[in-house]
Amino acid sequence: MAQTESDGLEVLETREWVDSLDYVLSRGGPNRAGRLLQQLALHARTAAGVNLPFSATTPYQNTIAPAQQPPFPGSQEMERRIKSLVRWNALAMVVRANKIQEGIGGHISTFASAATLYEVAFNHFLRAKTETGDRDVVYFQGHAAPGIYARAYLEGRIPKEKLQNFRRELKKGGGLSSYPHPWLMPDFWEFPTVSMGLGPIQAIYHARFIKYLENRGLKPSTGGKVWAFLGDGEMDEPESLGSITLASREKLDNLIFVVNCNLQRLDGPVRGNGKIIQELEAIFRGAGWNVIKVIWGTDWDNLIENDRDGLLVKRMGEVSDGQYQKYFVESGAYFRQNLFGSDPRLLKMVEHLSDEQLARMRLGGHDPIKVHAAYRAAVEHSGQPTIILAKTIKGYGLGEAGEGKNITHQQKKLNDDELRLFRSRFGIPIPDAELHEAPFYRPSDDSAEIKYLQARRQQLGGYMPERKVRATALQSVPDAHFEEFHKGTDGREVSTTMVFVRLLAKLLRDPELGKLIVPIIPDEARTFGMEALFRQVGIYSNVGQLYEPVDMDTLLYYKEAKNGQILEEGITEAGSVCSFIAAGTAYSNHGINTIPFFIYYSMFGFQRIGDLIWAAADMRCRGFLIGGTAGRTTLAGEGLQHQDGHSHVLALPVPNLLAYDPAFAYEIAIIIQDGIRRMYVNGESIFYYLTVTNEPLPMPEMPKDENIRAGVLKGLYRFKASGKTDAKLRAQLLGSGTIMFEVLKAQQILEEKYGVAADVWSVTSYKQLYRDANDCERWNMLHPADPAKVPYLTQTLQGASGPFIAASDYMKVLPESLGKWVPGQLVSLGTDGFGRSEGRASLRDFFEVDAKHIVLATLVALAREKQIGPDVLKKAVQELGINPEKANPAIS
Ligand SMILES: Cc1ncc(C[n+]2csc(CCOP(=O)(O)OP(=O)(O)O)c2C)c(N)n1
Ligand SMILES: [Mg+2]
Repeated sequence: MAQTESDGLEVLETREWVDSLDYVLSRGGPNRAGRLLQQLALHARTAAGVNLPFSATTPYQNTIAPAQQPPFPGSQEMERRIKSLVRWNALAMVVRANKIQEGIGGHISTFASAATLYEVAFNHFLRAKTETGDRDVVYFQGHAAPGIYARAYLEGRIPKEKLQNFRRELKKGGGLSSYPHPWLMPDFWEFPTVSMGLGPIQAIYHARFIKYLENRGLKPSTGGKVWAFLGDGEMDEPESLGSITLASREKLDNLIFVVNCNLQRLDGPVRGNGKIIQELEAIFRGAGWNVIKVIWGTDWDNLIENDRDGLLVKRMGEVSDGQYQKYFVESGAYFRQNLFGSDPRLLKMVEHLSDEQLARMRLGGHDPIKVHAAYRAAVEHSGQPTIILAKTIKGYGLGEAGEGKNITHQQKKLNDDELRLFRSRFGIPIPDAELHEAPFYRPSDDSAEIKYLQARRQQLGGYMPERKVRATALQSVPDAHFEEFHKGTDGREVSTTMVFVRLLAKLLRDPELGKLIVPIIPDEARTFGMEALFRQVGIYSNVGQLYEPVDMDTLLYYKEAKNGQILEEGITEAGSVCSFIAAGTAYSNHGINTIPFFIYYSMFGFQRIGDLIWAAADMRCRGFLIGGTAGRTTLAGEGLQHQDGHSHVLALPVPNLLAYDPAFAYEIAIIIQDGIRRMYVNGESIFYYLTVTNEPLPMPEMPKDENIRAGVLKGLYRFKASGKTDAKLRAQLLGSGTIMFEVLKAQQILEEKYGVAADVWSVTSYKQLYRDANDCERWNMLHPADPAKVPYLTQTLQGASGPFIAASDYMKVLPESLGKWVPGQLVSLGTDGFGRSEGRASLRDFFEVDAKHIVLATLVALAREKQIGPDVLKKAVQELGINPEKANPAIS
């Protein structure tokens, strides 16, 4: 390449400046040099209007210079050998599993690329118990599970048989779950991370929740860290990046992200035409994080140090990730020609290296010294969260079988040659003759490797991951707070939301329970009438309140405080549910029985953040999800995107979630009291979903019947029998939520106008009834010779005569799912379809769930049973003012 004279001068000039800077660095250190550079930039701007181009990134180089690296505190050779053993066993589990059962799956290449990142952490950083009794919590990347199991095998925590049954959980003696699932391995995994993006956002809110516990005095501040090991492809998920400013705003220096930048995801490159490390650096620096790039290994130190003119770093910054990926699979000659060949000066820099040597130059993420330095800097950094961006090769060590190839993510089989190469590369003492079976290999307990590994873990307080219940159970739940709600409101109209909020306020005042309650709200406190709590318990803020709130002179002012109890999350249901999960799993993670109440617009729950709720279930999370302003026809005016008539259907699939749609104050009190008892006294792995509404209605007194409490909890009880004992026509009306009040109106109309005596039943939970009925049915199928069990629903309704008409503010499928267990004809009314902006009366007419439609449905059902004639029906349609030609709400 030809060089002009001015080029040459520029190079000289630049060198002089660099030399001067080096002098300042050697005399005054990096801080002095930094100040000087800032002064220079300021001078250039004021003196001559020189504006430095904005750059959110630093050069494509390691953040930590070799001179700043701490010495490696262990035996590199021993750790390399241990890592090789982990590598082998991780690979063997996947290969074996697929030999035994074709297609059972698993991932080799994810862990292969991350082995150094994990091993350095396991040997030197991840503390199961810190000096002060705290611990680190770790989110392991889901697809790296084989590596984590393989290490636990070497640690002697998982027997060979279990390793053999990787992905075969139903085998006799049990197996290992594909990915981290606390539900399936409750003594091992803590965080289900495999639905990508859920790990990073949960880690952020978890780190924040730890600070919350500390600031509220529920946990001593002892320096535990939250580590999240993530994939670079995973960072594309909106959840991964969506809450990163919370972490910097709250100064979460207890949070460390480690992103394994192997440049690949499942199908191919993460950013073939760009650079994922630079992209993530810009995003996280911009968001106020401490960013540590670990790009080049020690092999590169000399080259980079001698790159006085910055030519090499500039060139490294030009090459795209797709091209870097190509270097991983190509020869050293290709690498030399393509990367260095662009400038003779670059070629000269590497002329002392053979092609072979060039090809073997290690990347930062595979170099324990570099990784250790990054971790050390991260744990010592204060005032900011840290992200480590480590460059690696996907499928590292697999060679021809997949190293750096686009197909590597899916690679689960290795032929004998490939196994042999891998075995030899990592020095595993397995003879050729045995290789075909890919046997596991663990040296004896008194081998140097196992002793070293055990000593390291002992030093760091024990094994990881390990899940256990660290809190002691609560003794009891006091009745006192709940009794008021059994009495009813004497005709005064209140909404069930108000009831809930009043109950919450009372619980917050309890001397024992109160401090454990964690109210979580995504900017809807005023919608739910919860603003009184702002003042009562304060809104959590890590800095307290640095301003004078505009409403300071009012009783219910917006009070932020360092020991505030409410988590006012702003408009983020995803973030809020992560706080819910952190609080609802603190009984295991931190030994603290925090009881979260997450109150949100019911429409923005299951359908928006359903996957996080699924993760909560997997984690054995406890607490109460409260779907506010619920009901398709009860939330007036808000229309199609707000009116929820299906969250109870979406709550059905979550196995350990109890879902209730209560109508009355005492039902809410009974459910919440029993919920706290079951979760926090009995220690059951369940959580709750309750819908509450904003329609003011008179709350009745709890009927004086000793079975009511059990009925409310099981999902069904008779609320009000008809007083008309002599009637010939009989019907049974089932109501839930606010629609219960339409049912009660219908009961009256039926009795007064049509001579039908109808009993009214409160269905608090279709899900509970459905589950119980299914459970009986299944038992009966499996025990055909035994006396059949009768579902609670059937038992309870047995003997009630006449057709059954069920009405709720939710989809018709809920009652219909129970059809075969109802002892008689069942008619279901519900709110299938899109909502409308309208008033409640019009909405209930539109969705055919108001009293008049309940009456008509009852009469039609009676006619079907030939108890009344068609003439009554015809008249009724007219009398009730029903338009038979109205549009079908389910499809309009
Ligand atoms: C939400 C979600 N979508 C898709 C997948 C399927 N999936 C599993 S791994 C993977 C690629 C992962 O790439 P990356 O995050 O870069 O991890 P790597 O294996 O490269 O470390 C995909 C798409 C998933 N597990 N979760
Ligand atoms: Mg990747």
